[in-house]
Amino acid sequence: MTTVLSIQSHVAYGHAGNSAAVFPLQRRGVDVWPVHTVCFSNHTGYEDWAGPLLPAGEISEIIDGIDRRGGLARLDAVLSGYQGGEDVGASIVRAVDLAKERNPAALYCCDPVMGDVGAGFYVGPGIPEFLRDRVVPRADIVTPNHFELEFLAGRSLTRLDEVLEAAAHLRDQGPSTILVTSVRTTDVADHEVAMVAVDAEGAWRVVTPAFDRNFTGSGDLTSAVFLSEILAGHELREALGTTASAVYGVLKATVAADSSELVLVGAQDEIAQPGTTFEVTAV
Ligand code: PXL
Repeated sequence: MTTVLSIQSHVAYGHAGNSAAVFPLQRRGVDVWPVHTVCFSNHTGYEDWAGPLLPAGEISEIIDGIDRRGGLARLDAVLSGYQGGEDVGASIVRAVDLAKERNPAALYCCDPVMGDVGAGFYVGPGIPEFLRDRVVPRADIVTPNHFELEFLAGRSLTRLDEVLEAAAHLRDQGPSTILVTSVRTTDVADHEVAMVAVDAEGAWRVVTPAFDRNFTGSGDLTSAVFLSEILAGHELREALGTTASAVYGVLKATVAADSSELVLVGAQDEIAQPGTTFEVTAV
């Protein structure tokens, strides 16, 4: 069985971090071992939230416990997202190193969660830099949104060729596969949004209708679906198309329900078998 260790936040109310990634991974046939970096009432896009950050040392203890069960050797991938405390990045790198030591074929998919257009940075000081300098270079797959790619590249990216250049620059640092989400370059119409995926074979783009609002947790859903596609052995082009379709299906259902939180359970069939297909083009 395909198995993923997912190190992300947990929210009780709504869907972000592991609370947006675990069920979609399971619904797509992946066994998930969630390790929570925070245990919050709700995501931080609300005016307040409650609950603890897990200390980095305790996260490492949990990873070590999994290792004592022989678990790390059975992993196909580690997925990381919202990290909470500033020192959690080091625990994530340690978990990845250990997982790769136990199983050199295991992939590491890093969603460099740090912020978004509109919201700005929503993680603690030092986290974006640590992700850029220490975590991203360790990854096989990186899934930044447009805002995060601009930070990682150190410049604003307004045209598609600039996004492709920034993705190539990330690949030069180690990761083989880059998925850029929420792409709003000059060639994308106002009512649309794009995803761009790049690997050694080439680059692909898919454009989907945009909704007139932001969705917290959609990036976490996106990286989960994309990783499940890569682990299923699908070509990048297909992985990108399926990911865009599944995320679109959930967002459409969320808007239809006028829900502030992703309608993950209600739209679970869209996650398993997306109903809308979008054209994926080589760029
Ligand atoms: O979707 C990113 C994310 C994950 N986890 C928590 C968050 C956010 C974004 O706001 O608050 C707890």
